[in-house]
Amino acid sequence: MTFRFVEFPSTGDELRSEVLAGLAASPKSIPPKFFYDEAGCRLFEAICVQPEYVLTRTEQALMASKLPGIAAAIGAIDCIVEPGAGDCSKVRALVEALRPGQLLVLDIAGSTLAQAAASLAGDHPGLQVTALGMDFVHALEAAQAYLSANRRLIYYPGSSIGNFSPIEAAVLLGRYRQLVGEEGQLLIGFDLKKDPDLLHRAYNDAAGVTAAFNLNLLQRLNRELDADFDSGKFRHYAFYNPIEGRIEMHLISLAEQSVGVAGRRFHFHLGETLLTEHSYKFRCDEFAAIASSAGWRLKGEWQQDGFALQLFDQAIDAVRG
Ligand code: AVJ
Repeated sequence: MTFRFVEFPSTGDELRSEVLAGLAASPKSIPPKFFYDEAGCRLFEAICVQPEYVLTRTEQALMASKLPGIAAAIGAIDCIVEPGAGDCSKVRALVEALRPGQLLVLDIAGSTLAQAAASLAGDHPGLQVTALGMDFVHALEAAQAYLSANRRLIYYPGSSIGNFSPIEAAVLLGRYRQLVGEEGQLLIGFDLKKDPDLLHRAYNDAAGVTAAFNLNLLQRLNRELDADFDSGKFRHYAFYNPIEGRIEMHLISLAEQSVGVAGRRFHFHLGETLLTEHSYKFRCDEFAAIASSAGWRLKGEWQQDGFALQLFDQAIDAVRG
């Protein structure tokens, strides 16, 4: 098997500088990419099997039932790139259907990624697997150096794109286009707008796993940034905002309190929020418009039970005028 893992430095500095900037802002916020320390990765995997969080299972079912058609629409490719691959569970089916020579997986959670990618490489002799432990939102362009093959497919499943506002999403999709070049394609999965009660329950599961995932962020900061959050004094609060078309996840202070983080102090009023995640939901036409503003041309679409996959190639004519 061929497997290599490259850990990019500076993730510690990014945690510190982005958290301090987010706590100094109004409203206070912390980017959702920092949920995924080792405990956070395990909690996210536990969310994915909660009865209320149907997103992951629906996407798996959609992939399983439509894979022959999806693979036919994609055609022959040399390389799959998956940003935010996590435990690499989603890309396996695609690797088996498309049989590329190379797989490049990127994730900010380097150790989880390295283990998962190594085991995937072990199961697929002949597949060249490269795992990059990096914050791809910052360092995506550095991945270019690890791409050898020509016909490249970006696979971005799981509604990860929902963590970005529509404008940020268009920027990121434009960078994906640069990364894969003119022959590149994009297969992307996103959650659809639906009954807000269903969405609400998905982010407020009865077992409290999503709440634990949200609050784990504070424990991570205690450990890694020498912070002194009392997680008993914050409430997980998640709801669907139909004007913005997104789930908002907050940690709301249950007291007047001040918290030390990396040598600084931050005051929280009783009822003040720390915003931890936006999870946008789309209609198919809305999403296609975002991607086309980034130069992608819609080539295929599959949907099932409130979840959609869209396949894009390059609108080269449009780009060249
Ligand atoms: C991994 C960003 C798709 O937004 O549904 C799950 C993360 N947060 N429950 C999502 C998440 C709370 C998830 N994404």
